[in-house]
Amino acid sequence: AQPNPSPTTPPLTLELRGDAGGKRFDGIGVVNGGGATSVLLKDYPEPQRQQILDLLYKPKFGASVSTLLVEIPGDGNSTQGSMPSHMHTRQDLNYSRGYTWWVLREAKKRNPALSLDATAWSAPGWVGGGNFWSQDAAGYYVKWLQGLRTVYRLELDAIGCRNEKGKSYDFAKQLRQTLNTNGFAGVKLHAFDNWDNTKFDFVRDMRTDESLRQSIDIISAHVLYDGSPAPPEVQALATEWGKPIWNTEDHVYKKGFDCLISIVECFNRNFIDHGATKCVNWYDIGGVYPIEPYAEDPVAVVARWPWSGHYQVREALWGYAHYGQFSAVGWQYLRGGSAALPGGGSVVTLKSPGKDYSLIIETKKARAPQQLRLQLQGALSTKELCVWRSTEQEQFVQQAGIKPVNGIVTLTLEPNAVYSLSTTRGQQKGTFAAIPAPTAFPLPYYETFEQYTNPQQWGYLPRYTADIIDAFELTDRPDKKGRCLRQVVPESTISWAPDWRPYSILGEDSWQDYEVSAELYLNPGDAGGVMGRVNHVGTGYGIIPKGYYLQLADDGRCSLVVVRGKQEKKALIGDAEQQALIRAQNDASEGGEKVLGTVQLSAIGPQQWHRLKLRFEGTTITGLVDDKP
Ligand code: 147
Repeated sequence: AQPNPSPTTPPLTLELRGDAGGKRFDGIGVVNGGGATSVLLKDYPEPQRQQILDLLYKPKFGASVSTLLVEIPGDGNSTQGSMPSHMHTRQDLNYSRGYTWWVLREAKKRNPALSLDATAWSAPGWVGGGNFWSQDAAGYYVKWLQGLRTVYRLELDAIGCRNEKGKSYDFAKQLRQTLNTNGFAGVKLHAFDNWDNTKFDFVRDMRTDESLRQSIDIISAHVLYDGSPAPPEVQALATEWGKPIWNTEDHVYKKGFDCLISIVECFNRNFIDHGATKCVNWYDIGGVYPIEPYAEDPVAVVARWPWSGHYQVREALWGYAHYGQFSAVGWQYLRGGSAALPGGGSVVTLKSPGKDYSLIIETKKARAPQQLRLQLQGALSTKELCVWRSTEQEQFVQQAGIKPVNGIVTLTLEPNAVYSLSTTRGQQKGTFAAIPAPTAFPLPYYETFEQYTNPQQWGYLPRYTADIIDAFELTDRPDKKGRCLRQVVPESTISWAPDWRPYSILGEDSWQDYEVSAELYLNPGDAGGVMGRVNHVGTGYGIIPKGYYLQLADDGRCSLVVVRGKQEKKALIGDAEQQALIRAQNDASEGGEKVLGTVQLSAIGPQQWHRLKLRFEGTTITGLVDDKP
């Protein structure tokens, strides 16, 4: 009862031979981090917090991704925010900070076969004396891996050199060596994780530099889908050396069903066009405030209402499911089973180590129905194929199965749809009933931090604050009279994004007339304060907030400042000339700080507590120090 394919679209026949062999499938999945992307997720009540993790990581339930790449926290900003390092200083070591350990453990608990990968975006300033490519950085990575192993009983499958900051052949060799001599020979090294059009240039040097070739196990780059390609020559060398090509960060900045189908297209084309056998999209769960960049568009679940337990599952999640519930790391891209569809779209065939196989098909660019024929031969299951489909109207819905007849399978593919066909079973569209309704941020908000009796249990981070630059941790007050939140990063970090000064945010940008205050303690030479009416924190191109800032220095100088971030348009679109133009505009755009008023206060000094308050009433803004305007 399927409609006749348009006579103008030629049908495609795939000959699937069970013994044809093919490249190993290393997984599809997501990035967590590259921005403090789970900062509000960690604050969710149960059972919602478990549900959100189930939706991403539980096998045959939701996205069911097979691989996860996390950011190794480094104190510095890495797009939306910053995450606390395990080593704020060279002597320091603490494996309980932050929430990345927890994300890794929860994900792996749900799926022990989940393949884990990690790399740093930022790093503390002591690393290499501010130069990331150093023996310090290799040692810093090993320390993190030791924590992962000894405290959390987890092992990485692979590690990168650094996210999108060029390349260093010496560092790749140093890191490989340092991993080997510290008991991490089994962790594969990928390089160099850049997105620009020179991102594969290093592969040519691997031909002549033998120790580089021995050090880099996996050739990796970012943004292949709609970005610059993996040249055929690179693909040929990778095949010759038996080294995989991985896409260690792609982007699908789309909405709704378009995002779902584009994710499948991205994964399919990464293999078909670039030979990439693993692909992770940035990023998994949107646990960030909406005034942070990329709060919504790329994510599978929006989870930024921890005070209510509300969360939103986006269509994108089912794009991952079309792969994740039909394949596993260690399967293979069956030779002859992957192709562009003549009428628009693409198909990839994955085969299990046994006889099972799955096809993942998208027809995003098709304009009419088209036919697909499969001819099955040798060592392939002859079982009925289950069929799951997503369209604009309904996502991830099981259709009637198709039984091969004399080794032949025929089906008609409608345009703008995603299909998964498989001899495996057990897929489901996992959902949870009774997701709480969203509520506003709870006001009045008052926090003394005394409720965090065991700060370590909280990763040293209170609920609802989102560090944007550096790390603000729960700790004892300097006068030992209780707890406080303290900025604990002692020097400038090797920030991934150009940064401003340490700050953390909380609340809602819809607030207009309100008061915000904090008791502030300054070390000698310091200045700090409170901000309000902050309506953006900037992006990876300059993480400067937009808002009003009441600042107090330890010598009693007090200023009310309006802080305006620069223009930060993304320079991804267009040719090199257009990209350069966007960058120049960003650099030239007006921004920075304008002082609205300054006063010199007496009886203010370092190592004292003072209350700073900002009051917003229409067009009047009042700063108060110790309750005096
Ligand atoms: C990536 C980062 O790795 C992520 O942390 C996040 O910032 C993401 C946001 O788009 O971008 O870095 C890129 C920056 C620019 C491009 C690609 C990746 N680009 O212009 O192609």
